Amino acid sequence: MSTFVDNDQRPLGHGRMLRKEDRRFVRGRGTYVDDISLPGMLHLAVLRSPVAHARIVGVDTLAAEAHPKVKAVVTGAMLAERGLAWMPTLSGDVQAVLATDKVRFQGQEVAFVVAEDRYAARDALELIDVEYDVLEPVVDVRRALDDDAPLIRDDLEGKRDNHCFDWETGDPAATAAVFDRAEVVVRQELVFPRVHPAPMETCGAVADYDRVEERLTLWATTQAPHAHRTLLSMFAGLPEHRIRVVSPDIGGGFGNKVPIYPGYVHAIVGSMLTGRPVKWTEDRTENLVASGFARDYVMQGEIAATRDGRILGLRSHVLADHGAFNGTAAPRKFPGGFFGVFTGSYDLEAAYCSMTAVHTNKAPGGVAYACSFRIAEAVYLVERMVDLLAAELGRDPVSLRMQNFIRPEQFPYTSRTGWVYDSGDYPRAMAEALRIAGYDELRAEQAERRSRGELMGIGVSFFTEAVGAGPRKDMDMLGLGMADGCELRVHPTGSAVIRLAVQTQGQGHETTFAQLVAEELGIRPDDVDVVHGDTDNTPYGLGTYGSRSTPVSGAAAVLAARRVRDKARLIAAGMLEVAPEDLEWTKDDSGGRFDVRGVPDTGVTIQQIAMRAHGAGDLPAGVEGGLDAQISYNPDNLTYPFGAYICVVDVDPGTAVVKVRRFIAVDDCGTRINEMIVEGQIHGGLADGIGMALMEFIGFDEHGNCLGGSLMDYLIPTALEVPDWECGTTVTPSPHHPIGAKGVGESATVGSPPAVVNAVVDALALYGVRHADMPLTPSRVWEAMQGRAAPP
Ligand code: MCN
Ligand code: CUN
Repeated sequence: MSTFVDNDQRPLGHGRMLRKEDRRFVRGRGTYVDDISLPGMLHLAVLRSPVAHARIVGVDTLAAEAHPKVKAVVTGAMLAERGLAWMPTLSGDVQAVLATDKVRFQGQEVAFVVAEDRYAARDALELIDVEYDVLEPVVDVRRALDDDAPLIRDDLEGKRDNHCFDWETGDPAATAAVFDRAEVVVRQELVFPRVHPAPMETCGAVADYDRVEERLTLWATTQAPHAHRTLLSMFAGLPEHRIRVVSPDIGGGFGNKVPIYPGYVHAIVGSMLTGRPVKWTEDRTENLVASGFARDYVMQGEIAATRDGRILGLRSHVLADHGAFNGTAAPRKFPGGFFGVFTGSYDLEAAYCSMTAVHTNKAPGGVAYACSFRIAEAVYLVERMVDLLAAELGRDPVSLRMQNFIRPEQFPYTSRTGWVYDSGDYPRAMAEALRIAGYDELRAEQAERRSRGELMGIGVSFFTEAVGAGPRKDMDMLGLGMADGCELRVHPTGSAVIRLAVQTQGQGHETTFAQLVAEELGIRPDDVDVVHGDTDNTPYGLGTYGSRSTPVSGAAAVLAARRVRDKARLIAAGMLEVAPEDLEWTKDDSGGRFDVRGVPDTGVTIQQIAMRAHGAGDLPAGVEGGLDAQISYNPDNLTYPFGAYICVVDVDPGTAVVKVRRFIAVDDCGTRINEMIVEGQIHGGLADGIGMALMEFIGFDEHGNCLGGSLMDYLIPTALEVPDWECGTTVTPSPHHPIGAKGVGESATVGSPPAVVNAVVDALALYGVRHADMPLTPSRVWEAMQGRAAPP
C-alpha cells in the first residue's frame, strides 16, 4: 500500500502533498530534545536572578552540594576560573554564561545544579543562597541614555553609558530636501512592543562529553546547528571535528532557537565535570522570561507627500531596546537587521533612518518571532505611516497605495536605501485581495453600520520582505559567510537521500526538499529522504532563519539535482550509444527518463541510469561511478516576497473588545513548491499577527519584573480569536532562484500586524482616533476611545 498522498495528482514533484514528517508526528513518534534519554544521564536546573539589576555579594552553595542527589553545583566564579564565564553572542557582544559581578535582567542565570533527577536539581536550587545588593534598574528605553541612568554594562571596559550601537541608512540630505518641499508631512511615534516567539517546545539540550575520546555530542533545540558547532568550538576551545551538534525534531523555533543560550553551555560544562550526559530543559516561565525576545522598537515616523498623494519621502528614528546583552542574530553588516527596507513597496524619492540601540535591564535577544530580520518592524512603520497619510489627505488607503506602488516594469528595483528588489507585481496582488474581500461592498457596509453607531474597521497593509540571506559577500555572522551546502546521493535502485545545512522546526522541509529533488529527477517525493539537523551528517551552512531555507538551501537542492541529471545524461548516452546532446529529458506520471530525441519511449529511466551508475559495465570515458552531487550555494541576491492583506474588525463600543471578522491574505512568494505547506505557513503567521496586534506583550514593572512570564499573562491567540483565513495567490517568480521560489515562512507575521492595527484605528475613526499602540487590548482601545493616551 502506498503511504503517498497527493491531492492534485502531481506525484513527481511540486504541488500539494501531505507532509511526510506528519506520519511520525501524528503518531506521537517525533523525537524532541527532551525525548533523548541516555544511560546515566543527569539533569540540570538553573538558578535565575529574582531581580533585574543587582551586584552579587556572595553565593553560598554548601547546602546544595550536600544534597544527596546533587552531583555538581556551579557558579559564575567557578566558570570564571576556567575562562568560561562569558561567551560571545551572534552580534559580537558578550553574554554572561553565569553571572559573576552583577545580574542584569530578571531571570538571568546565576548558578546551576546537576543532579540525579530533575526534581532533585530543582529542589537543590532552593538551597543556594545568593546575596544581592539591589541596584536601580533601567526599564524604560527612553530613560536608558539619561545622564543619571544607572550603568548596566560596567563589565565592558571604558563603557560610560547604556548606549549599544548607532546605525543609519539612506540619504539624510536628500530626505531633508524632499521634506522641505513637501506639501504634507505626517509624524507619528509608533511602538512595536516587546513580544516573544513562545514556541510550543521550550529550549533545551542534552550534552554528552566523552572524556576518553574527548568528543562532545550536543542535542540542542537549535535552528543553526553548524553555526553553533563552530561558535562552541571557538568559545570552549574544543576541536570542531570532535563536536557533533544534533538538532532533532524541533517543536517550533520562530527565531527563538537561533541564539546560543547559556543553558546549552551549562549542559556541556555539567557533562565535562561529571563525565556523564546532562540534560537541561527550560520550563515555560524560563522560556518567556529569559530567552530571546522580539521587537521592542520605539519608532519616530515621518512621511512627506504632495497634496495629491504622491509620497516623496520617509524618515524615521528608531530607539531600539536590546536588553542587557546584544544577543541579536543578524548579519554583521546589518546591526539593525534588515530594517533598511522600511521604504516598503513604494517608489519614493528619498528616505533616511537613524537608529540608536541601548541596553536595558531586560532579557537579551532581538531578532526573533518570524521577523525577517526586523522587517516586521519596518513594515509596521511604513504601513502605519501610509495609513496616517491617507487619513490626513482624506484618501482611501488602497488608492493611495496603488498610486505609489513600485510599478511592475521598474523591477529589478533599487530602493532608496540600496536594496535590489528582484521581482514584483504589486497592483496585481492588491487587486486580487480587493476582489476576494469585495472591498467596495465592505466600504458600503461600513458606511451603513457607522450611521448606526457601529464600529466596523477595514485595515489594509501591503508588505515587501527581503529574505534568503546571503549573498556571502554582504552577509556573514561573526565572519561565517551565509551560504549553504547540500549533498545529494542517488542509490542504485533510484531512490535518493539529500543532506541539508538547514533545519526544519515545523516548516515541513522533509516534504518540500524531497519535492524539489523529485521534480528535478522524475522520482517520487517518497523516494527521497531528507537528512538535516546533524552536523556529522550534513554539509556546512548557516541554518534556518530569515526564511532563507527555500531561497538558499532550496536553490542548492535544485542545483545539486540538476548536476545529478547532467551526469545521468552522460551515463544514459553511453547506455543508448548516442551523443549526450541527442538525448531529451522527459517526465510524466511514471517518472523521469532520457529518450533519444524524436524517438519517444526508447530511452532509459532515471532508475536504470542509477543502476548503471553503480553497477557492472563500462561508463563513458571520464565519467566516475555513482550518481551524487555536492554543492555550496551562494545566492546572487535576496528574494523579495510580497503580499496584500485586508483585515475586517468589529469593535464592541461597550467593552472595546476587538473581534477580527475577516482576514484576506494574498501572498506572492514566487513559485510554490507545496501549496498546502505555504498556506500553513501563512495561516500560522496571520495568527501571530493578530496575537501581536491584539494581545501579546512582554511588559515590565518599574522594578524590572517581567509581567509576561506565563501563558496566563502572555496571551497567544487560539482558534477562538482568529477567523477562517481567506487566502489568495499571485505568482511572480524570482529571476535568480533556479525555480523562481521566494521565501514565505515569515511573510504573514511581518505583513499582518499593520493590517489589524489599521483596521482598529479605522473602526475608531468615529472617535477621532488617529493611532493607538499595540497590543490593542480592550483597555487600550477603551483608553483610545476616551480620547486619552493609552497607559504605558
Ligand atoms: N515553501 C514553498 N514554496 C515557497 C516558499 C516556501 O513550498 N515558494 C515551503 C518551504 O519549502 C518550507 C516552508 O514553505 O517547507 C517555509 O519555507 P521558507 O520560507 O524557506 O522558510 P524556512 O524554511 O527558512 O523557515 C524559517 C521561517 C522562519 S525564519 C520562522 S521565524 C518561522 C517560519 O519559518 N518559524 C516557524 N515558519 C515556521 N513554521 C513552523 N511550523 N515552525 C516554526 O518555528
Ligand atoms: Cu526573525 S525569526 Mo526567523 O528569522 O527564525
